[in-house]
Amino acid sequence: MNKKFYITTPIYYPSAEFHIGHCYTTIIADAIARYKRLSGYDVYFQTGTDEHGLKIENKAKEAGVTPKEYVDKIILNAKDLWQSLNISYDYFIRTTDEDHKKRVQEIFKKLYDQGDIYKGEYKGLYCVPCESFWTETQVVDGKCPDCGRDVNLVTEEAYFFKLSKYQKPLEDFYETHPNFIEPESRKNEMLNNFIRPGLEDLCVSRTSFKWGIPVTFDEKHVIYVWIDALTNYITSLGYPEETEKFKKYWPCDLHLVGKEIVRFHTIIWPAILMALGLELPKQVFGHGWLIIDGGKISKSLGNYKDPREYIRTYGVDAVRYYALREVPFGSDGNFSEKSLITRTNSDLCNILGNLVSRTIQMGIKYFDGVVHESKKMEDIDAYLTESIYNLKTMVDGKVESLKINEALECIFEVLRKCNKYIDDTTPWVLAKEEENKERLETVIYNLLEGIRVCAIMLQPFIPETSEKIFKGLNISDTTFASIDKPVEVYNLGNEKPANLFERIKED
Ligand code: ME8
Repeated sequence: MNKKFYITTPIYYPSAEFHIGHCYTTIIADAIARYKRLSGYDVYFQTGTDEHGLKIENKAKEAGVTPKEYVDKIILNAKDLWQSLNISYDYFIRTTDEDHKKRVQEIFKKLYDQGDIYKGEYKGLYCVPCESFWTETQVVDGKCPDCGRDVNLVTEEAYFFKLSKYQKPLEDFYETHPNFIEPESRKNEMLNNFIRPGLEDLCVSRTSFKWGIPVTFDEKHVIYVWIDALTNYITSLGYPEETEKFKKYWPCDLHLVGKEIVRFHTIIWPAILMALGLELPKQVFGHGWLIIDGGKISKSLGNYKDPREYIRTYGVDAVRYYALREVPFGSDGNFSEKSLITRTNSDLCNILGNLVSRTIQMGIKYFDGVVHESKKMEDIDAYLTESIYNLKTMVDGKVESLKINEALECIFEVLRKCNKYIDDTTPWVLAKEEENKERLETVIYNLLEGIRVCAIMLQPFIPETSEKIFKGLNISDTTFASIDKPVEVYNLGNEKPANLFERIKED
């Protein structure tokens, strides 16, 4: 049986339309999911939306609609956005799904019955736009440390989860599972800033708003965000029922999240799972933020465009490539339309697009599109083909360690070498003498092989472009396994291929 791979994005708040930051996590998750599928894994890739809470209740009120009507519209757009970005999710969970709500209620009741949830009183400083409670030490000059707005002191009867009980088990788990949190710096932050100073019990219900899942045994309470939201990763598999799907895919292999919610995924979530007696996820990766003008792109700040505009203007693969390539995965990085254009021109247009169109055109011009396998190799050929056939091993290693931008860098390094090989072998000079015909065919063939292997490796990242290249090369076997089976004869046809990317004007 195939090995399984379960990967998730956070479930995003549909409090406003999604922006390029949401695309960032989702594109990366998609590329990894596609990579694993091509590597033979049985992949389950989940994304979705986190739809309850005061903020959405308020937004809907402002818009004069019910919360459900409010979120339905945003989710329609979100699904359209994911389709335009070629996001290949297997399941889209909404926390307003009836089966999710029922399962969350069962989980809450189970934790209550076994004593992990108890009733108490909550006092805290609450930031409405961020839906976050803060302690005295966390607020900055009386303002929310995330968005800088006012916080209010709130007291209410509430249910609590005994998070404090899991301090030691969490520390032990971190100790025995050194790769649980990546990058390493985030793990140290969790240990030093949160776990070691002591964990407080966590408030998990509210009476001050209605838009949430009711506590079955105390209906004036609704379940507060984290137990509703985090459990999406198991309710979608059928839990608390021990379904086949649950048995097959749990534990999750990789939760991809932005750095601001690492704490919830590496402290609260594992503690809930420990309380439920379930296995913990294998890894949580907390990536950095895309920044605009020095600040986070944010729904509350409204400093962004609909990402579909970029897709319409520059094409889906320009956006996907930019998200995957521009910023070292894990770090913060600046997002700008200008750098998207520069990246598209320099890599997709100049390196990839030019190589593909030049090579196919030469194959057509010099050999009527029929190019045979090389017979005689020179040193310069061996140097190129070695890097072509070693590429997969290199990229495997990079994807395994989630160095996604470096994985692409490896592929583009081979593409660059192919371009240099054209400059060094000068096919247009070889074409002048009939006696050089065999040498010329070798050169074109090696280039076609380079393009074929790179296009196969690019499939998870820029799938539409790879498809176009496969059409241009007229090949149908594009699996990872086919990399080691060089094509015997290329039959390119005689139609000049369309440019993969048009050069975008830079100001
Ligand atoms: O936090 N740069 O939802 P959310 C990079 N519902 N990634 C960004 C980003 C940016 N500027 N802005 C957003 C929630 N993201 C909760 C999650 S999970 C059980 C519940 C991405 O809509 C990044 O993945 O605020 C971040 O963690 C997530 O969107 C936050 O989405």
